[in-house]
Amino acid sequence: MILKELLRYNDIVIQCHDNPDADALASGYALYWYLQKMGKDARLIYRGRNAITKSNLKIMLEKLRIPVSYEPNYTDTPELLVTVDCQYGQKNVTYTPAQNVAVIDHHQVTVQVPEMSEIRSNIGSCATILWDMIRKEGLDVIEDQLLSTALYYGLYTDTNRLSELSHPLDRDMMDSLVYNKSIITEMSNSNISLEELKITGKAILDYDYCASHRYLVIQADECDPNILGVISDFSLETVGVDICLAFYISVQEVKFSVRSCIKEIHANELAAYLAEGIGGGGGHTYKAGGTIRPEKLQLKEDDNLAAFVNTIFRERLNEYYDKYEILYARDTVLNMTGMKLYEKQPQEVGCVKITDLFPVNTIVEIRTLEGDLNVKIEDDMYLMIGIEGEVYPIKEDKLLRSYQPLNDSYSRTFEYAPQIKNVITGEKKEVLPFAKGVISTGTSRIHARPLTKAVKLFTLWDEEKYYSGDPGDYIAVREDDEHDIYVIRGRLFHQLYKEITEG
Ligand SMILES: [Mn+2]
Repeated sequence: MILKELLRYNDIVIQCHDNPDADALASGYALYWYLQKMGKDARLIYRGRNAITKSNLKIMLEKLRIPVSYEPNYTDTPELLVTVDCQYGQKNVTYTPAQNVAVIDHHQVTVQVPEMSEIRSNIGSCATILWDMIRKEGLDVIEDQLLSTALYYGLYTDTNRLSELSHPLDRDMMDSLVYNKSIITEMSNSNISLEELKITGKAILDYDYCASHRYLVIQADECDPNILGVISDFSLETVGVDICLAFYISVQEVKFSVRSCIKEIHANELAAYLAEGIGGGGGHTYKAGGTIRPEKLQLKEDDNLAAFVNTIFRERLNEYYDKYEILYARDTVLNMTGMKLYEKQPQEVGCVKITDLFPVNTIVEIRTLEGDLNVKIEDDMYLMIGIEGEVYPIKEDKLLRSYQPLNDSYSRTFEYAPQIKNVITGEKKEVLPFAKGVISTGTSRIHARPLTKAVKLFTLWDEEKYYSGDPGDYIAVREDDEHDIYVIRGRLFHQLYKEITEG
């Protein structure tokens, strides 16, 4: 969906979810702002049993002048209703009849959504989606500092003070907004009520420690999701604790935060594992979080939600620990039983001479779906764009040794188009328009076999960050170096390698 589609209507109401949080308010505010710019007088409302009482949100409403009204008894039937940060028909948004409905949200889809909808479940905040959609209409929120501050705060609170941020688009918004720092500081220091301070203490008193796996599980009463981050950050400092999971359970959702302080467990991977199939989770390697949707748990009538969730968390935590074999390539020689010999197939990939974008010695940040990479540009430096859109630097001599020119034009597209930013000036350029196609040459040979058990592999090249492989993926070792071990995705393996049958 694009925002322009909404301009067909005149009588427009924007509805946040009940008990709106900063992200819902910021998203509604952004849409309201856009519609007003386009000459439409929309209304921004929220409903449900409670008016806003949290002090940070009251500051937000007042200082950022958010034109929202509380309408518990709303009776009109607008021509168009747009729900933001939630999906029309979900339990957490009071039903408002409307002639037409649109949905803009970043949660997992849990209901039948209307045709006019924009749902991107992997984005950190709904505010980011609105920011992106407005940008695509050729407008820039930067001209309105109050709105920019609201959007920033929406992302800030939905990603636990930006610590659970994972999508590059979220980082793009964060970098581009010019916001009022003192209002952000004021709001984030009115985040915990005295009641919630008590919740924090009470939750920690009731910790559950698993000595064999060195993890801590802490259940809090229902609270602001940011409190979970506070609890888990603090508790992780305890001796003997490598992992902390903090969560609360409410009828609408289960929220959780995960913290890790060891390189053998990535918090974002564990968070995704805990919520797989029943919600969503992600973030950074050391800090992550997620949500579980109770309606996806298939509870029976007399099941107790809290007991059920506790069991799922314990089971999945233990499964996760048992699931992986951890390999350090430097100290490992693979058992060759069942290994076959393969040869790498020629692959078309993209390559960019970085000096075509920025001059030598510029410090740049390369933003890709997998994260940011900072490099200082050298004369002989190129960027490779792999078959899945992954980006990595390569020296000219290695490029010439391993690849041949193929096409002057390169036309692949990816979920997130990689960008390069000059760190000093902030100037940004897209990478793909500068790319040329090249094809790999040479014949590196590997021994490989499908994995039967999941692994976490620390390669020779990166001893800090593991690569995980699941059954169905392949584990491989170069024919000429028994320690150069790596994991290849099952879905790519036969595209990349061909078996050598000798004889
Ligand atoms: Mn949100």
